[in-house]
Amino acid sequence: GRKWIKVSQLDQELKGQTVLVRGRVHAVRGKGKMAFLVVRESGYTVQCLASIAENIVSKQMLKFISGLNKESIIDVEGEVSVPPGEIAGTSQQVEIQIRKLFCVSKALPSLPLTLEDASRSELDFEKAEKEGKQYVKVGQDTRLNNRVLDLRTPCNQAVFRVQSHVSMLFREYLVSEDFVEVHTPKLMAGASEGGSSVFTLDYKGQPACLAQSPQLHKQMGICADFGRVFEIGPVFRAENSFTHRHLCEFTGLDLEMEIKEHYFEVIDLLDKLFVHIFDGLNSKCKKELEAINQQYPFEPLKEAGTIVDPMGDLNTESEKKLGQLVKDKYDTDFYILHRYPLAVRPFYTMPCADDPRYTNSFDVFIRGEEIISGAQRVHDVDLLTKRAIECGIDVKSLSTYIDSFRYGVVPHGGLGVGLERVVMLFCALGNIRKTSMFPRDPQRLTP
Ligand code: ATP
Ligand code: AMO
Repeated sequence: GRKWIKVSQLDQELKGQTVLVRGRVHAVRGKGKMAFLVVRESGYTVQCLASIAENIVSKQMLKFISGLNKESIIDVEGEVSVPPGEIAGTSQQVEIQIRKLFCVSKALPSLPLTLEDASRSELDFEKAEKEGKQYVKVGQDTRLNNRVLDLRTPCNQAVFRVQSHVSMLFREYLVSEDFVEVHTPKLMAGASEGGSSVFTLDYKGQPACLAQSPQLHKQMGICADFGRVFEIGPVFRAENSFTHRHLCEFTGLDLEMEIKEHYFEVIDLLDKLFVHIFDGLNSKCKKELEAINQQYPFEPLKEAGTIVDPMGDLNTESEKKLGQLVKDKYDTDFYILHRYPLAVRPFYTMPCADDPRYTNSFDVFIRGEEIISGAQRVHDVDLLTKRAIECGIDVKSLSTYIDSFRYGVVPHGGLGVGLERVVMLFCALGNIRKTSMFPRDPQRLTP
C-alpha cells in the first residue's frame, strides 16, 4: 500500500516497500536512460533513481525530472531499495526507485544561494583548496538577506531544533519546581533596565517604550503572591554597537522566585536548571548536535572541576583557582561570578547587608561570555525609591511598580537568560545571528 514517510525515517528495514515522500529537489542529474535525484527534507537527504528501462517511467517523465529546478517541492512515489556498498553524499543509506513524481511547487531556476554552498564547513574549504577546487563562500549578509533558503541547511535545521529544546527544557524544569508561566506586557510606560538602550514609541499620545525585560512585572507577580514565576518572551534593546553577541530583539528566559534566607537559593536553582537543560540537549539532540558539528565543529562543554560550597564564602584557595580559571577562560566553560559592585547593577538590585558597596547579584558565564544575569531585589519601598533616584531614573514612570511593594512582599530574586546566547555558546557558534531565526541588530530590520 501507499505510505507517506519522512526522509529521516527511510532505512533498510523498508526494503521492497512502496513509499511516498515529500521533499525538495536537492540535486538532479540526468545520465543516458537514468536520472539521479537527491530529495531533501528537514536537512535529511535520500537518493532517488528514475530509469526508462523496463518502462518504469516514460521518456517524457525522465526529461521532466532531469529539468526540475533545485529547491522545488516534489512528491515521489517509489520502491525502497538497498544498493550494495555505501551511498556517498546522502544522509540515508537507501535509495528510492521512482514510479511516480509530482512537482507540487516550483522554485525559481536561479537561486541567490545554493544549499550545497551554504552547507560547507571550513574543512570542506581546506580540502577543496588542496584539490585545486573552488567553492563559493556564502557571506553572512547573503545568508541573512535570503534567510528562508539559508535556514534549510542541515546545520540551521538543527540549530533551531536545539533552540526549541532549550525553551522546552527550561519550561519543563521550572514547571516541575512549582513555577507559574506568565506573560507580561511588552508595551511599557518606562524603561526597566536604564534609558540608554530603550526603544521609545507613541502610545496613543502618551510616551511609551518596548520592554527591555520583564523585570518589573515578574517582580509584581511575586507581589501578587504567585511565589515563583517564569516567562519566555521577546526582549527589546536599542543596542548601538554592532557586536557578535547583541541583538536589538532577543528571546528572554526569565524567572523570579521567593527567597527564604539567601540569594544563593536562586543560584542553586539555576545550577540544577542548567544541568537539566545541558543534559537534556546532550541526550535528546544527539543528531542535531552532530549536524551542527559537521558544519561548525565544536568541543562539548567542559566543567571547571572546582567544587565550592554554594552556601559558604569562597576561600582564598578557590578564589585563586577561580581567578586562574577566569583568566585562562578557555580552560573552563562554565562559571559564576557574584557580589558585583552596586555601581554596575540596575537600581532594583539588593545591596549586600555586610557592605552596601556590593550587591547580592551574580552573572553566569559559558565559554568566557555572559549568558545569565540575576540578583536578589530590593523589596523595601524607601530603599527602592532612593536607589531609583540615585540611578537617575524617572520615578514617575515606575510609580505603579514601586507602589506594588507598599502592600507587603516576600523577599525575592531571579534571573534573565538570553535564549540565543545559550544556543550560541553551547554550540560555540561565535555569532548570535546564527541562533536567531530572523535577527534584528542595529543594521537589520528585515527579513
Ligand atoms: P551584556 O548584555 O552581555 O551584559 P551589556 O550590554 O549589558 O552586555 P555591559 O554589561 O555594560 O554590557 O558590558 C559589556 C561587556 O563588557 C560585559 O559583558 C563584559 O564582557 C565587558 N565588561 C564590562 N565591564 C567590564 C569590566 N569591568 N572588566 C572586564 N570586562 C568588562
Ligand atoms: P541583562 O540585561 O543582563 O539582565 O539581560 C539578561 C540576559 O539577556 C541576554 N542579553 C542579550 N541577548 C542578546 N542580545 C542582547 N542585546 C542582550 N542583552 C542581554 C544575556 C543576558 O545575560 N532584568 C535582568 C535580569 C534579572 O536580573 O532577572 C536583565 O535584563 O544572556
